[in-house]
Amino acid sequence: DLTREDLMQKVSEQMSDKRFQHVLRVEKKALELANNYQIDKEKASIAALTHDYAKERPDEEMMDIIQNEGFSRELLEYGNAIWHGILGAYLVKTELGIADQEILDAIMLHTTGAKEMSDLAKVIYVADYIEDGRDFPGVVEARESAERSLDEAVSYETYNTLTYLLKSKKKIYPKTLETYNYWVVSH
Ligand code: DGI
Ligand code: FE
Ligand code: FE
Ligand code: FE
Repeated sequence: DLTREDLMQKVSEQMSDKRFQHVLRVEKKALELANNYQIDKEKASIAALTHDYAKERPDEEMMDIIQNEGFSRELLEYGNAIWHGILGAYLVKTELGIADQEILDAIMLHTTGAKEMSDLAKVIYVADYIEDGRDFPGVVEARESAERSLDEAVSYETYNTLTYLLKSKKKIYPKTLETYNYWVVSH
């Protein structure tokens, strides 16, 4: 198995120092949440360190993977904002040898969320949003909600993200709507 040091080395090679610092802050926040909500800390660390592994891959390479490795062609209508989690899980598995499906799912869902998310996936989704370097309208409320409940934090983040996407007329990926319909609309 890769040690945390090995993993940090491999991840840092894939991205700018600025983004790597974000990754380390996501890990710090994910460990805090894992501690508060009794989630496996080693899994939280690995998932946090690898969640943005594919964020800086060239679009051409990502489009090749979509076309040649069995991903839905529908993905080609989106960009790296959507690709890097879904293809990131695939690349983390094939290039880093991480096989734990719960970790891979957390990476895969970290941008869009999903109806069904493990507690680990919720932790990564939320930690990415509220890590100490984030500064946007609503981040304080998002951090407060994460103190109260993981599900409330997922709901708050999902509402805010969809509102932002609509306001800026971005294309909504169906999974993002699935997350909204389940976690924001009362059920
Ligand atoms: O990779 P990070 O910047 O740390 O954060 P992220 O992976 O959570 O989000 C990346 C971007 O993806 C963020 O600006 C919001 C955006 N996003 C989330 N859902 C959708 C989306 N963009 C589009 N176009 N459609 C979506 O459904
Ligand atoms: Fe990301
Ligand atoms: Fe996120
Ligand atoms: Fe991130």
